[in-house]
Amino acid sequence: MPDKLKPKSIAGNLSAAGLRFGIVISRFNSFITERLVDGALDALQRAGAANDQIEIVRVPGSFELPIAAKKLADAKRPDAIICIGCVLRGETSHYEHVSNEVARGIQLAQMDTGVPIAFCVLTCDTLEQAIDRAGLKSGNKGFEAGLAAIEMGNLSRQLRSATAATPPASKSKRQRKRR
Ligand code: INI
Repeated sequence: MPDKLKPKSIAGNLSAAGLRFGIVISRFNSFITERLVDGALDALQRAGAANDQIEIVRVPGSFELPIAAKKLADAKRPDAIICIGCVLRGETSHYEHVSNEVARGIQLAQMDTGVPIAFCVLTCDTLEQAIDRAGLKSGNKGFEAGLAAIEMGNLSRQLRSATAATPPASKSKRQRKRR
């Protein structure tokens, strides 16, 4: 039986010391989003972040989160961003449009900029469900997003330095011939 494989594994740690963060918050349903922000800040602070490492941007509604996150990522190059919003189902299809586009837009923004963006947009059928996720029965999703941002910020730094340290793979004979 050959020895068990033990490949090198890379994971971000949960220390926020020295990392810079952006938080983008929707004012719509602020009763919920402000509690999510408290949760995110609690996670960052407990992990060692300082005030001057965190920049907060406020937008009208969740639909505006992606563009603000993209601009913040481009302008300030933080290690990670946390997008916070709360979309509540109403009587029309508006909910679907806002919730689909905010998820798509945030994914596009992080892929486009390379800055990790934690997705903390609650999409709930009722206000009670949202309250449960903003510090009650189901914990605080802002806190979870804060931890995800810290981990991804650290992971990105590690992957950046790993990329810089890795020499380019040498070309195979066949690749060299193709030129
Ligand atoms: N924005 C939210 O963040 N949550 C909602 O529940 C919501 N609903 O239901 O309308 C909402 N709408 C506003 C939207 O995000 C934009 O701000 C608005 O359409 C202007 O672009």
